[in-house]
Amino acid sequence: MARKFFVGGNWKCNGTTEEVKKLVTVLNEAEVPSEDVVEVVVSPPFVFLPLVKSLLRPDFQVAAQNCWVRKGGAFTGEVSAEMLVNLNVPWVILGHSERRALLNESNEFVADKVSYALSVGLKVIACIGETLEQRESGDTVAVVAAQTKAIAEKVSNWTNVVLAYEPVWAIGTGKVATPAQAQEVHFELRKWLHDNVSAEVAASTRIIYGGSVNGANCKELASQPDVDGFLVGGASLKPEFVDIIKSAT
Ligand code: G2H
Repeated sequence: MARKFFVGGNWKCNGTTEEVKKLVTVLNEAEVPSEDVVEVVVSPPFVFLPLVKSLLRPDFQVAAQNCWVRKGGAFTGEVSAEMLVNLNVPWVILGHSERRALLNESNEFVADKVSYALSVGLKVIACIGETLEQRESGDTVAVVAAQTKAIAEKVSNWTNVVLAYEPVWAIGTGKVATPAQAQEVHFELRKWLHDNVSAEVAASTRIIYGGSVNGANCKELASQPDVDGFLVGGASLKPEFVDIIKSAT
């Protein structure tokens, strides 16, 4: 089965009600390829999820940027996976490098979150990626393989998982991976899935790229055979996000 192109917009910790409404208006008025061709998912901060969901065109979906690792309860400040399901939020981003680095989320903790979120019916954008230091030491493939392995040990059904390769050195820095650099890691990740999970999972799992994707660099990145879409940060807050969606064709 062909892998449908996937474009995620990670709004991170940005926006006011007015800004969010404007952004949704831009998306709602955009002429983009049909949902048979591209799956578009935008991820506002938690507090704006119901608003965005209520205003957003029906062919686009929403994602939360995180959720709690287990069933909700006495966990002050957290948002449970069940709450997202209750609000009909279909997707969640887990393991973003900003959380791995700033909040010390380990490979195992991220894998537990992925597993739990899937178990309650959420779809997951699971983020992995190496730091500049790891890349310069030649450890890129080992690092992303270890991050993927932690998830694979706790997840048996990959149908609802999108893997987002986001090299940390490219995130928000304007230093995008070259198409060849992205393709090389995506190829290795698919091979890892083939060798360690199954040929079917390797063939069907979308591996998307994130890290300074913009309207100018998306087309060439999208043309790489193992790049199945993008997770976009900064540029998802701008009208050029529409051009990135259009790079699906
Ligand atoms: C990587 C990406 C979105 P940006 O974090 O997840 O952000 O496109 O700003 O590098």
